[in-house]
Amino acid sequence: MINKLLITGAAGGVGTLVHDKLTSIAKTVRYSDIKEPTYLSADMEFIPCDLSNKAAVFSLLKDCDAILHLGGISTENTFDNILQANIVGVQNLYEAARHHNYPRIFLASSNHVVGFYKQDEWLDSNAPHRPDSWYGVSKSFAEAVAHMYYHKFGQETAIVRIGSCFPTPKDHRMLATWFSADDLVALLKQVVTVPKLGCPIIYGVSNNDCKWWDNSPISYLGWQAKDNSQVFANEIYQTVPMPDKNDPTSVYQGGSFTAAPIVEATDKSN
Ligand code: NAI
Ligand code: 15L
Repeated sequence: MINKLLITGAAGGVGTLVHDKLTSIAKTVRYSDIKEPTYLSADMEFIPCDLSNKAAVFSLLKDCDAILHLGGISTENTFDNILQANIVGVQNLYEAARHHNYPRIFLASSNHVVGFYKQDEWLDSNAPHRPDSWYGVSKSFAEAVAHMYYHKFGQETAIVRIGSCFPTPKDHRMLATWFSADDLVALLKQVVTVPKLGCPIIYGVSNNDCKWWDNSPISYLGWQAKDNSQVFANEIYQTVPMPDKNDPTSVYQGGSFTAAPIVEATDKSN
């Protein structure tokens, strides 16, 4: 068990899903976000921090043994917003980690790094990036930063290309991409405790009957996903209309993100 785990983006969907499952991983948890988590109680350490603020991020990482980095913009947005939260934010995080003796990082990357692969393609960690959005591009940048800090400084990171981490799958595509909170937490536990982590690319996906991603290269971590979206399949088939076979959600791994328009800034100076 480690002493202190930092969670960025703690107020978001994934942070909210996992926050009460971390007692077997860290003695204490530091929660951070630009907004307060709804579940916050007086006995929890919460430090508000905008990831684009370098000085604030440097203070935030003090005394942390590992980081679950969830913070940032999690869907398509204006390039400028993504630039601040996901690109400047990641650069600040890794510089602060270098300053604070390289705590291990669980980096929430995304399947949208490879969103333009078709759903009948089987990918492993060697698949060249095919991002489907500025959001996906920002996650490609984050992965590149993780690799650079590993090779230059030995900073260890688990690059986790999360599929769809929600309480349950929401549609037909998510029957393949669903990643349960329990599987994520079990992975986090291995990431922070395994003697040698390195800088692996891991697909954050549960043990679903249908999936598109090969995690065999990371068997050395001693983690195997246990949950299976199949238990929700009947409900999805009964309640969610089957999309047309030519709809992006049926064709591409990244689903609707592949068809998302460029989000224009309302302020044209951006
Ligand atoms: P979310 O959007 O619910 O949560 C992200 C959190 O980051 C929010 O609470 C937000 O306030 C915070 N945030 C945004 N900008 C920030 C900034 N500049 N400084 C500090 N905090 C900031 O996203 P969710 O679903 O919880 O995802 C968590 C992470 O996992 C994200 O990085 C997302 O890209 C990634 N991910 C999530 C997937 C999912 O299925 N939920 C799938 C693939 C990746
Ligand atoms: C993501 O990267 C998003 O953060 C999340 O909101 C979902 O859209 C997920 O991917 C997905 O592809 O289902």
